[in-house]
Amino acid sequence: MCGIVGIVGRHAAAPLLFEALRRLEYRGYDSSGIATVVDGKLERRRAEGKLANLGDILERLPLAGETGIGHTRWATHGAPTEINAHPHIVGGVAVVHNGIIENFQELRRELIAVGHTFETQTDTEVIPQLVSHYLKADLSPEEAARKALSRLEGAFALALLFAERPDLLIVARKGSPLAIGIGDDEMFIGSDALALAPMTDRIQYLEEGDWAVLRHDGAQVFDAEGEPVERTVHRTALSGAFTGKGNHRHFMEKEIHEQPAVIGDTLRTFANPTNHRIVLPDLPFDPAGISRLSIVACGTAFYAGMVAKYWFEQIARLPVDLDIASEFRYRQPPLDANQAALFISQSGETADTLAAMRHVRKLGRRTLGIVNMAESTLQREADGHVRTLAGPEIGVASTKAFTTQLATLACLALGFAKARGVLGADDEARLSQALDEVPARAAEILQQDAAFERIAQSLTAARDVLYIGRGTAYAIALEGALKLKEISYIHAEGYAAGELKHGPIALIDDQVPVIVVAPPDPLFDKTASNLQEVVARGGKVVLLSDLEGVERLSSYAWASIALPQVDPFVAPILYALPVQLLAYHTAVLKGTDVDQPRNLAKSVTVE
Ligand code: HGA
Repeated sequence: MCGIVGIVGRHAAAPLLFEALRRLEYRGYDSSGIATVVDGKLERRRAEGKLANLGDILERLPLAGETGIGHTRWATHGAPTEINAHPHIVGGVAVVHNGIIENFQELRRELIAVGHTFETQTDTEVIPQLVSHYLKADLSPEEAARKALSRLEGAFALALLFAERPDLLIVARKGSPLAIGIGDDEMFIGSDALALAPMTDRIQYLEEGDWAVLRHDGAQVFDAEGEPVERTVHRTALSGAFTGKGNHRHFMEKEIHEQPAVIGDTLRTFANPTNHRIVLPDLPFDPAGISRLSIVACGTAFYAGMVAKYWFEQIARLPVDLDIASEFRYRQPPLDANQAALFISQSGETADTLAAMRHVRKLGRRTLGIVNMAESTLQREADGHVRTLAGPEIGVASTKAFTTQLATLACLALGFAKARGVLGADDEARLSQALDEVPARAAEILQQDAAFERIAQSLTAARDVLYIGRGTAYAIALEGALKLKEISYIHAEGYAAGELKHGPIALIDDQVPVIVVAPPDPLFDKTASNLQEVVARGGKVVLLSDLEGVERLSSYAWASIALPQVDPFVAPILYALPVQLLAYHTAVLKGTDVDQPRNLAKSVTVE
C-alpha cells in the first residue's frame, strides 16, 4: 500500500510523477500529492481521495520543477484528509513514505519537548521533523538523513527532497520495496518497477536496510552499516503500456471475463494437452523428499491455499499446514526438518506474506512463491517461484488472479502426486483432462451472466448473506462471502456447511439469503441435508450446482443455477466464477465503487 515515486530530472517532473502515480494507484487511493523544487523552495499540490482529484488541481495550478516526489496514500495513521496527505513538508524537507514508523509517538514527544510543532496525525511527519532538526544542527542533507534513518523503527520505504538541493533525492528501504530507475542524466525511484516503466527499463532494487543518494548522474547506495555497495542493474521487461477497460464497465468485469483465456494460458505452462501429462517446473525442493508443506497467504490467496490443502492432502498425500501470513509469522510453528513452504500473493509485495517467507528462509527451509506480478519481491526473494499468467489485475477485488492461482495449485498437486508415486498414469490423464476442459466450461458459465444479475437484484436488499459449502466448496463459500463484503459492503460470512448447526443457523430467517455451493462431489448429499436444514427454518436458498444437483434440489431453493457438469477436482476453479458474478452484479446494482472499494487497496504492503 502507499505508492511512492521520485525524480531527479531534466524535464518537468510533475506530469511524469503523476503518470507514475497512476500506475501505483492500486496501492491506495485515500489521497495523493506531489512536491517539487522550484527556485530553492518546495512547492506542493495535494488532494483527498482518488488521484483524479489531484489531476484536477494540477490542471488548475500546474507545478514547475524538474526534481520532485509523489505519493498515493492508504492511510494507516491519521484520517484520509488533505492535511494528512503526503508529501509532508517541514522546513526545507519534504518526504513521501510507505510503511509504518512504529516508534513515532516517542519521537514525536521528544521533538515536541525541544520546540517542534506537528501539523498532522500521521506517523510519517516525524521523518521530515527529524531531518530538519538535524539540518538545523548544521548537518548536510546526507548526514541528517542518515542520522534520522537510524532513529526510525518499523517497516518503510521513503524518499526525501530538499528545497535547496534540486540535484538530490535521498531514499531508503527497510521492509517495504523500492526500485531505482536509471535514465540519461536523470534518476527515478518508485515503489515498483512498473511505475517507472514509461521512463526507463534500467532498474536497481534496493535491498533490506539500504539507503541511497540519487543525483542526476547516478545513485550511490549504502547498506545498513553505511558501507557503499553495488546493486545489480536489471533490464526490466515490464511494459510501459497502461491497461484499459476495453468495452467493459469495470476492470473487475473485464477481469472476470478474461478468466477462460488466462486460466488456459496458466494451465499450458504445466499441462500437455496432447498427452494429458503434467510437467512440473523447476522447484527449489524435491516434492518426493518433503514430509509436510506449509501454505501461507492472505485474503483471497489464502482461500486458494485452502483449496490446495484439500488437493495436496487428498491427491498427493502430503500433509499441509495452512496459515494466514500475519498469524504464521508470530505463531512460531515448529517446522519439520524437511518441511517446505509455499507462499501465494498476486502482487508478490504483500508485507505479511513476505515477512513469513523471510522467516521460513531464516529457519533454513525451502520456499516457493506463487506470484502473478513479474519481478516482484516474492519472485526475487523466494528460493523458487511459479508465475500465474493472469496478466495485470487492476480491480481491487481479486478474480482472475484467484482462479489462475487455483489452476497453478491444481497442476502442482498433480505434479507432486506423480513425484511422490501416488498418482497412476490413468488418474493423471483423467484429472489433467478435467483441467484442460476448465477454460471452455468457464466460458459457458460466463454466458449465464444474466441469470446471476437477476439473482443479484434480490441480494442488494439483504443485510446479511451466508455462503455454505463442504470440502473445496467451503473455501469457495469463504471467497464468495469475502467478494460480496469487499465490493458491495453487505455483511456476508462463509461457513463449512456442516458447521452451520453449531451456531450460525441461529441467524437464518426469511431475510437472509444463503448461497449453497454444492458441486457434484462425494459430499453433495451431506450439503443437501444442510440445505434442507436452512429451508426448514425459512432460509432463502440460492443453489449453485450442476444440472443433476439442481434437478434434485431446485424445488427447495428460492433460486438455482445449473453449472456445467465437471469432474469434482476442478469444481472449485469453476464455482469461483458464480460467486464473483453474484458479488459483481450486487455491487453494480448498489452503485458502489466496484474497482476501488472504500478502505481497500490492491496490494497490502503494511502489516
Ligand atoms: N503510515 C503512513 C503511510 C501509510 C502506508 O504506507 N500505507 O500503505 C500514513 O498513514 O500516511
